[in-house]
Amino acid sequence: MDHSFSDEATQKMIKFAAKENMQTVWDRFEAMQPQCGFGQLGLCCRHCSMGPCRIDPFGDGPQVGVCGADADTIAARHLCRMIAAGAAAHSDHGRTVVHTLQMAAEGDSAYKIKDEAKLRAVAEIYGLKTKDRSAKEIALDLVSEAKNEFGRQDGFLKTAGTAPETRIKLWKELNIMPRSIDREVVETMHRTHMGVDAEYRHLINHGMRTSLADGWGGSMVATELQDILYGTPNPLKSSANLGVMDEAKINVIVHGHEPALSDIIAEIATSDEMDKKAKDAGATGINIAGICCTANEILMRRGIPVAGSFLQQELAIMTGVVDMMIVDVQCIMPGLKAVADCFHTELVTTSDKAKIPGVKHIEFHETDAIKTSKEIIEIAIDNYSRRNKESVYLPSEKEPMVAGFTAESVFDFLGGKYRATYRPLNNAIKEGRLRGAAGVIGCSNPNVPYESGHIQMVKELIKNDVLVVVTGCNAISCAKHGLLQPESAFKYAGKGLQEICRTVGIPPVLHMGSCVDNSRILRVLSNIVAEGGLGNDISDLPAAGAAPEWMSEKAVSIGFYFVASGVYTMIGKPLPMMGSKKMFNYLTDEIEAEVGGKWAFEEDPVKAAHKMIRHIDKKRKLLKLKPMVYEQALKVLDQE
Ligand code: SF4
Ligand code: MSK
Repeated sequence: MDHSFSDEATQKMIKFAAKENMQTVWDRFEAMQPQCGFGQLGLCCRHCSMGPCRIDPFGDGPQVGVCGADADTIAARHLCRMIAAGAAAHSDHGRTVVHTLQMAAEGDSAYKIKDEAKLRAVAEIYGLKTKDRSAKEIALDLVSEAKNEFGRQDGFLKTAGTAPETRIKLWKELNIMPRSIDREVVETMHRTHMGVDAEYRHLINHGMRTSLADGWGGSMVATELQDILYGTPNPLKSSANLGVMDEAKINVIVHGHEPALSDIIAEIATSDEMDKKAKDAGATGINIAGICCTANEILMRRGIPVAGSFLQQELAIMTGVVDMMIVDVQCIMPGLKAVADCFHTELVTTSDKAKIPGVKHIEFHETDAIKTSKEIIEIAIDNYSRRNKESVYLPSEKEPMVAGFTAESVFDFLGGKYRATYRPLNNAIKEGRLRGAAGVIGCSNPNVPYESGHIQMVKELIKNDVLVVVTGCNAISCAKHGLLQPESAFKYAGKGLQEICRTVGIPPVLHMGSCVDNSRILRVLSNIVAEGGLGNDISDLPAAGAAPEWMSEKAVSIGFYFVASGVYTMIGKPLPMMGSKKMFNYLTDEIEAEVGGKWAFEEDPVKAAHKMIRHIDKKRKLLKLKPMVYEQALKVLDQE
């Protein structure tokens, strides 16, 4: 496996793991080769016990399963179930946030409403009266409305009603306007049961509706209500990579997705009481750092440093300085247990939804947030004395970064202090200083060299004057490679983008948060449309999305909701449906005539960036925008 694209600290740790004979995700990936070709092509089905069935991709063997389902049906059903799982994960996270907001409003928990202005703004989306009402009253009404988003039996998702008018009209015509979050997920499971929906386009049609219930529903509810509870992020400084851990301190790593526990942990760990206990134990203090999207959540709002992304979770423990790793939900490898067993690290599961065999489980409930957090931190402090100083191997690499951009803050920022509109952004695109915008998001996957996709693609985009917004593990990779610093514009960006970055002091790559915060990107796109001058719909915009190293089912849901929102969406390895020619043609071509967006697959990240830029240029041409100000920005494509 080629590790030369990954950050220095990761390269060091992978060598260290090999020397010490410790297994990593890359070793397990190699041991798994060759992986099942039927699975990769989307040609296997085990939806009933007449199967498992598999379709012969070469045409010599069976072309239908025992029930008669063909390759198109099997591949479409499988993708729809991936969407449902991804949408369920994001949305169940959103549901938890609704309950936490309820507790905060009722005043019987450690949680408080931190952003009342956002509370009032979100309440207005639901048509709630806000004038002359207390935050508590509004919040309780909002909780009730938000709960309805999950189980409404009539009508449509209210958050989806914030999309541009043209989109809503189209979704209704196509019968993909999401009704309620749980309903769409349940209906996907129904339709994909043996002997129900067998028409691939009809299946994907509902798959899109389910994904929209995620992006414009569950994820959006999670983001908006988290802003109310934990505060809407604002640009701030922090740092990223394994070197953010401190050998002299008690290192507590929070990993997963939901900030309910980690936000309180961050608060308690910095208290005088815990600081004293840490010092009594011989450390100089407590150091909190994050992995995956829990990291992004507390980074965005508190500036807590990020220890690493998805593929670094085992490596973090292998440094020997992690006294505790607290995990909640999603993207937590069960393989962590075997690594933690080689060290003193206390691995703790905390969600009532997620346990790992043999791992200590301290169940976290919002009602006892402070008590549980103290208990957990005290275990970490006690565990510090068990650290074996001889086995410590901690790379020093860490990169400074600016994070904390949102649909509200970033373009206020771009607009300058007195012009809180999207006009300067739209104007920069219209005048040819910015070519367009791209969202580059998502996981990493051992099936491609770590960070080769993210970093090469993002650099190629900014070199060509495309402003990039990032979330999830891609944002962490960009941070580690120095792309989230304003100075990186002068090193990597085209002249037009450099001008924008210099004028407003932003990096060319903007960190917009966690995976559920992809809903912030939907808001940005809607706001650009609303500002005017760049068409009437998201599909008119010179914009594209990408997840070059995608891994999870959540990424499939995200990709589908961007496509269904009108966005050209690029991924590296194709979706697992290449065994169906009809599905391939539909998703990468014909679907565009329906929803305005489509999928594209390209494993070479630089070529993928060029395809995204071509799409952006096509949209610029249709909008009859001015030519780009700086000629050199076009040369890369002209030479191909
Ligand atoms: Fe086979 Fe059809 Fe059952 Fe799938 S649903 S396992 S294709 S018989
Ligand atoms: S954490 S879903 S590996 S981005 Fe959101 Fe990273 Fe992907 Fe998990």
